[in-house]
Amino acid sequence: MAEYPYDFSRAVTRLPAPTIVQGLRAEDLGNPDHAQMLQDHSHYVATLKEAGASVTELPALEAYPDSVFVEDVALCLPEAAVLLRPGAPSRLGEVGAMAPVLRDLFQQVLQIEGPGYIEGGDILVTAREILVGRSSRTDGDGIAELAETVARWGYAVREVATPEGVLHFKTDCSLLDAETILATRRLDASGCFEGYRVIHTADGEEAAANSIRYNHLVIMPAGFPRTCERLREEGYEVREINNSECAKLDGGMSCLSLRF
Ligand code: CIR
Repeated sequence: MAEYPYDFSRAVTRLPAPTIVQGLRAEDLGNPDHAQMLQDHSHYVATLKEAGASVTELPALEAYPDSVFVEDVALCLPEAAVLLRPGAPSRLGEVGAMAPVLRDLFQQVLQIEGPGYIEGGDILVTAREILVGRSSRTDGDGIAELAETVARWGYAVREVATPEGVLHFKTDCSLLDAETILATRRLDASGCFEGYRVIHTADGEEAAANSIRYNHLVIMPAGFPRTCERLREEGYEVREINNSECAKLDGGMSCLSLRF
């Protein structure tokens, strides 16, 4: 297993389609503005490149409103890519669109066949294990199939719980370095990060938890000054990206890319 699961060289992103206004959401906070989202997406991709990523930028997929959130359809490990099985019926077809892309980029591509479901937003790879949150999108069968799939490379999968009312496990946490996790207090309270160093998002800034570490940079959503300041005090080099539009669809920094 890679010692530092944030030492990456590549990323895959997909442009948001105008149909993004039909994207799934837990609560209706209004439709995202496509033009603003394109602008934010371009800033996000540029920041991945600043972090050293060679980015495969895929065209928009009109037929799949949520397809900008590429993280949910695959798990990319140094050894192989694993195509996942989204629990949202409208998103299942996104996997077929990603499969040929990953076959070009990886020597080996495996697939979660079902009957279970598992989305990438529920999977956090750390230096010592793979944490998978059971959620409304990820069930026990999906987690069991992933565990069996990655065991061949020595990965241990640990099932944890995604808090009630939270879309994905990583909506509430991100990896900052080999031993440190950024998490909301509500998720940390479940005890799932015992043995890790945890930095909490500031109260009222829970949405800052969906950030990513990519090489030397921590990329976080803009608008969470206390959490941002805390990370800078801890020595992290932070970049902030406007996330107002993705947030209307429960999306954050991790959802927008596959990183490997
Ligand atoms: C969905 O509900 O599937 C999308 N609107 C948001 C997906 C966010 N993905 C992620 O956190 N990995």
